[in-house]
Amino acid sequence: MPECRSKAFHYRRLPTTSVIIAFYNEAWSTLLRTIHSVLETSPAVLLKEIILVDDLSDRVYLKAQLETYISNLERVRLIRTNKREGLVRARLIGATFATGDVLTFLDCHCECNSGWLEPLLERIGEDETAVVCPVIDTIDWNTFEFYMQTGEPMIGGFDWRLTFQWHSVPKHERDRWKSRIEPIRSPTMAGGLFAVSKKYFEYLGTYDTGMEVWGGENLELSFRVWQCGGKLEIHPCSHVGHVFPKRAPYARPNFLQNTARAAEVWMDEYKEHFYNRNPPARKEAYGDISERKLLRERLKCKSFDWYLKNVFSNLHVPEDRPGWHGAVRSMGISSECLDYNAPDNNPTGLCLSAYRTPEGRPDVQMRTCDALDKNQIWKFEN
Ligand code: LR7
Ligand code: MN
Repeated sequence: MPECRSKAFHYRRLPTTSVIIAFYNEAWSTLLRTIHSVLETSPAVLLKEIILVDDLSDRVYLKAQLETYISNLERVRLIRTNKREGLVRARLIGATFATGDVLTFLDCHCECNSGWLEPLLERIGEDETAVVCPVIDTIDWNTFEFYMQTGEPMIGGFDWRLTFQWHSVPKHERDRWKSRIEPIRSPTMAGGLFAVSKKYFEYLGTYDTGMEVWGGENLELSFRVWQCGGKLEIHPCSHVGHVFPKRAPYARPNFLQNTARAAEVWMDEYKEHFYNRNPPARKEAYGDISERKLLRERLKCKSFDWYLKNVFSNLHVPEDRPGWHGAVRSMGISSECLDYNAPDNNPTGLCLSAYRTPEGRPDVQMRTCDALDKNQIWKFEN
């Protein structure tokens, strides 16, 4: 936006930052593209260092070849974990080496655009309790074409299965702005790309280190920021591209377990909506959460009810009346239940009218009842 381009910054007054990039078995080209784009777009006075954290990758080119390559780059450090830590602990290990005032986390397949860093740092310099995300542009996984998100940015939300979702800015937020280049309040963050004051991140309890590999930490941090007195924002002048891969170079079995931890600590009675939609989550051994609950008390954080009313008031809260949701069992063959054929890659929604075959029939069948099968949960709405 022209307003962003014409904005001037007092470089010497902005906080400095350390950019932390954790990676596991990332491709050479995308990893290097991330590093070089940070180096080329970040003003030297602001960037203390880039900290790469290798989360025990086993690809050969990430060993000596990577070390040799980065030894020719200024201000790039490589840390290696001794065991596979998962993205949460890998990022935190990186953070312990940071010398900047602000921690800026990036995924390892990003491309920063010129001017991406200043707005994030300026905002945090102005308000230490702001956790600020760039607008995330899409880099095509097949062609590596960069699709700049030029319209009004989308903000983060979630559905009641606790899957992250994008949605448009609600009217009450737009009404609050004085200009198009103000930071936009967002109920949640996607998770990979954000800047936070190092001091404030520590005060807030960094991350839940009981979360393994992938998933859940983004909503956990989002709820915590808002409920404990901070704010989560997207700055429309900061743009960073991200490759959305068709499949990750690793398995991701921990989403439910991590998400159950987030729900148990932050969602109070509202966690039932999550469990009703994810019955297997009730069976997850999510481990010890007592420290996170103590943290919530110690910081005197607000309730999830407060969060819903004040931060995400446009989210529909389902009623989940007992007896009005669950399995739909056949009266003839009582071992059979109504089951819908979930379209690939569409984890959301259980609306009979939405799932149709190309011929227009609802795409549902009778199958053997399975209490843990999420495709057999129905809700009656009128
Ligand atoms: O065990 C692991 N160790 C790691 O170091 C697993 C992953 N990682 C690294 C990985 O190499 C990458 O740099 O952690 C980073 C994130 O992993 P991705 O890129 O496989 O995750 P993603 O982009 O598919 O997932 C999104 O949600 C995740 C939930 O745990 C994280 O919060 C990711 O950072 C997040 N990515 C983004 O927000 C980018 C925008 C995507 C959207 C929407
Ligand atoms: Mn990613």
